[in-house]
Amino acid sequence: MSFALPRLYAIIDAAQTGNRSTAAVSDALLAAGVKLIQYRDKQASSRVLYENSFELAARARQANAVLIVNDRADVARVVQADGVHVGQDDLSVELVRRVLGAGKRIGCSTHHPDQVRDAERSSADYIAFGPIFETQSKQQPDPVVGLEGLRDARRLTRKPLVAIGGITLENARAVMEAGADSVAVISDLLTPDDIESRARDFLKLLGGL
Ligand code: 3NM
Repeated sequence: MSFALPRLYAIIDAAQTGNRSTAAVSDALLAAGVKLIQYRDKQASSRVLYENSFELAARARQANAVLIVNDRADVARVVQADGVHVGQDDLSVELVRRVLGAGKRIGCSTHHPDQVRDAERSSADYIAFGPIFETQSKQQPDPVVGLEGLRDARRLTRKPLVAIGGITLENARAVMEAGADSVAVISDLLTPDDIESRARDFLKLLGGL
């Protein structure tokens, strides 16, 4: 299934929403026109993860946007989210595919050319690659791959390629020019007081490329 990936891939990481609820952050992103959101929560109980995912999926549906749940195929399936994003230590793309079925979107994190090749051969709908730059948002991140690493990864796959890790409004253009189809962003979207305005700035920049 081919998936026209929006250029901005917003990640709501529950560790970085400050005193805002995930629903409030989602509302700000959707109001700005963001069409692709991942919900990532490495700390929540299954119950809280389910409740937040349920709310975010409903909001995304209403806004004609896509909600991807990080890691949890069971939760994604039960809230009828649009897909799941898996890392290298999560369930494999093919196992998640068995849980979700053919119509859903599955993305896979990669950090090395060999992993990109594997993901290319899988049924993943898109491939994330990073960290492009240094990031504070992930514990024990893989080594930085840089723009050169991204250019190399681009040559290994025709699937939509999402760049991740340390991406900001300032460097997003260079990342797209290095071959990304989309940029995934946590801290540079969630840290500003006005998330909606920052998301609008990203969409404007990326829409002009
Ligand atoms: N995965 P920020 S880097 C969740 O390299 C995640 O696969 C990465 O957050 C990878 O935009 C990362 O704040 C964190 O740098 C991205």
